[in-house]
Amino acid sequence: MSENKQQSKEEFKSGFVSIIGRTNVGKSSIINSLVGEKVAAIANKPQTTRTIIRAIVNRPNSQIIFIDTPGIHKPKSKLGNVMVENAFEVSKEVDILVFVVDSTTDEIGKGDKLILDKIKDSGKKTILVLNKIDLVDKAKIAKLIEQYKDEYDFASIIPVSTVKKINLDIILDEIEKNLKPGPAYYNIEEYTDQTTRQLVEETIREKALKLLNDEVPHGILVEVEKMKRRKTLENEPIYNIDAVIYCLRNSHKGIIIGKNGSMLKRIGTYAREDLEKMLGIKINLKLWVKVKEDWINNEKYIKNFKL
Ligand SMILES: Nc1nc2c(ncn2[C@@H]2O[C@H](COP(=O)(O)OP(=O)(O)OP(=O)(O)O)[C@@H](O)[C@H]2O)c(=O)[nH]1
Ligand SMILES: [Mg+2]
Repeated sequence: MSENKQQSKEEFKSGFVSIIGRTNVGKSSIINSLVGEKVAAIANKPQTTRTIIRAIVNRPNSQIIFIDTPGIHKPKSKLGNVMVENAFEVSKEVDILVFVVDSTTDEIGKGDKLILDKIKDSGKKTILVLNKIDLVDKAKIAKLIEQYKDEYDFASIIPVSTVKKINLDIILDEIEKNLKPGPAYYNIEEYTDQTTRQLVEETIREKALKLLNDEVPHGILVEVEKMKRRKTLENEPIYNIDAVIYCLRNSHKGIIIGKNGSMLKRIGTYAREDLEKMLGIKINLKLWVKVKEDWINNEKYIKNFKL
């Protein structure tokens, strides 16, 4: 091997990669699996991801900064509009797109067509990921791949199962192949740019999303009001956290609290257990439920979600 070739092989690469796709296809699940840490909330409900979350993968010869985006859907509120706008907007800035689709669908649907149009307009290097292959047979996947191949010249097409951990490494390999030489933008011990406060709020929201049904979850907003580290009488460190779960109306409040407070207790317990693992410290979590009437259509709150 020539010396030149060896040198270029070791050149460090880096870049920003946004994960885009319809809601509920498994974008956040993929990011969490690739990063190996829980950075984004996952739930079997549409519109789980609301904000742009960065997650970092450090490899020996590269650093990949993933950007998780809210799922593309037909917005039904001002918040929904902003979420979809943000997903498209951040995707304009990145080096590579990862377009995630649900492999259980028979053909390219309306939402995916819309995303394809945006990809075509951008002309960006795009990796197509067909997720949830654990739920479909191979012949069906092959058919879907053919349809997508006719639509765009994808850098690669990768069928994966995030829950069964099939082909996930290939996504990283393919991204790395397509990255340009560049520096590490983040310290290698960092894996997300989220603050502890955001992590706490998202974890509580995720548990509420998972445990509640119908339209209640869409109107949930979690705000941490107080976070204080202290020592117990036994000199053990403990985090005191007070948080408020906001909802759209009074009837939702009752559902979130549950009979004798049982639902709120479950949300709190699951959130505390996850957070103690993630943050490595004992947590004393107190939750309240309050109403912020129709906040998802109120500009005062929506402006916080704008990029
Ligand atoms: N069977 C199966 N389920 C999966 C797979 N990947 C993700 N899921 C499930 O799909 C649901 C949605 O996952 P998310 O990661 O929240 O999806 P998302 O695309 O980030 O959704 P939004 O944030 O709403 O856009 C969850 O219930 C996941 O457990 C997979 O490979 N197979
Ligand atoms: Mg998500």
